[in-house]
Amino acid sequence: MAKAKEAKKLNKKSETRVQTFYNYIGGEWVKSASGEYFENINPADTKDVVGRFPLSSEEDVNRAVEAAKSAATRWRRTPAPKRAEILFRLARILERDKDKFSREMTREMGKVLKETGGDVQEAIDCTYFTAGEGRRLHGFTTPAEMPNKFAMCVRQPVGICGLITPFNFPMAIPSWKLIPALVCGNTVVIKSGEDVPLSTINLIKSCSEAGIPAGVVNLVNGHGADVGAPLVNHKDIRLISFTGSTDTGRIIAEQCANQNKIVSLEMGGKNAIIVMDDADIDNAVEGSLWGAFGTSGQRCTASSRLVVHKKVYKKFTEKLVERVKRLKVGNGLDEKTEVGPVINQAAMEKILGYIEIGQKEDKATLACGGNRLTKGDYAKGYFIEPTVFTDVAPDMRVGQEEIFGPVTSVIPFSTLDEAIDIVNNVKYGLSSAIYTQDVNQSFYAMQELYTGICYVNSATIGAEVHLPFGGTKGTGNGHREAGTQVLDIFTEWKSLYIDYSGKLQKAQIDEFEI
Ligand code: UN1
Repeated sequence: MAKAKEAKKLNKKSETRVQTFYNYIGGEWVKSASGEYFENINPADTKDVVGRFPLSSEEDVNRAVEAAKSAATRWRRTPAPKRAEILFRLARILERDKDKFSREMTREMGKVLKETGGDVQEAIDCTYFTAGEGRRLHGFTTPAEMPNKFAMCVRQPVGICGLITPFNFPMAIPSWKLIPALVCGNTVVIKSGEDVPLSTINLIKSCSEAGIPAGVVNLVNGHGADVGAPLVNHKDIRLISFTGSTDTGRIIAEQCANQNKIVSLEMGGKNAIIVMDDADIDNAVEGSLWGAFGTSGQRCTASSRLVVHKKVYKKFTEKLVERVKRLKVGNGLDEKTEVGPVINQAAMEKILGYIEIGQKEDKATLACGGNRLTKGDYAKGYFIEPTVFTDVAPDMRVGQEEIFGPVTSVIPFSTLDEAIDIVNNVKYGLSSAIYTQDVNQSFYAMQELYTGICYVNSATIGAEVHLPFGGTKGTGNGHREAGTQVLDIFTEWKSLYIDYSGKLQKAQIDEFEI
């Protein structure tokens, strides 16, 4: 977010050097109404400008919604298996260009190449899986209560959808929203994360190559206040699907409520791994490293709390800290790098602020890390040392608030019930995990952990596209993306009654003689 805010109007010199990108409206790549641009900066090297992107406003949103409106009837009437055929083509294009898209994603977003490869792969998986729904989109039939009468239920598209996506999964998350919206027969306007506009453009270019008709998918680049807000408040937008911060999500929910819009929210997390005393400690340490520091901790699902049994606390923390100290931080394009930079200056400051809170206000023990890296090439970007706090009490701010950076907090406990209370006692409820060899403990934890996702002997990250994704409490508003459950976001049910008795039959009133 702030990276785009830092963006300046560009001078003539940089206009010639840096590649320019456009909005996609009604099947055309177009400038924004203002004709202004913002710069997309590489977080590993802030001198590297990835491109300039249109600084858009309400006027651009209005045009995009108009385009989505004109395409709506035709797309809705296109048989779902035919819509799906185009999406299968899209999946093959994404596969073909996976390496290129991954490299470009690392350059604009920072996470390491293996992970950007995973991000594009998640978009591919989502596209194949969800396109399959084109030949299912099941409804149901059910008996009617009167003779010679038929009852059934079908899904219908909701209309024009506004999709607002974050920076941390620049292709996967847009695909989670876009592909189901399309297979269900909706048309869309996307506002991509302003820190990662290129990856969304790569997705949309691929849609266009696959043959998605003009106007079905539209993309408007720019800031939340200038593009997101007019999108949420446009009278012809029927549904908003948003992934991002809890604060922004709450504002969007309020605005949608006032306009009677459907809204699906995917927001923060404060996910925890429980490590029991019988756990395979080495496996738990590896899982914790991956869960806490993958994507530099910038996942909604990040393992930002490690809740560890007192009997193995010392052994676990020593091994963990020793491994964390050896993590190689650097430019994600370097194959040896394990942890990339964080997304922008504001994120870096927020994370460093929490590290300070952890030490001063919370008085937790800083076991390793804690600083911005500034020597040599590190000075060029937003690099923070992987950081571990130990002896964290569950109610400390670092144990409660979402930090969204390479910081994790180790919290000791004595009984499984106590651990479960610690995990559940935060305002979020996205993902949780338990390491144990005991089948009874694992099933009890699966039952009691109040999160949308729960793992056994694995970290809190790594959700697969064919299972529902989302969280309880402050994480969401009851919807689930991915799986087939996402269809409930992007369709509304229509109940159909067919009376072939040839006479008036009154439900709830007529008696049927048995
Ligand atoms: C997110 O952080 O918002 O389960 C999405 C995972 C990924 C998706 C994370 N498949 O960690």
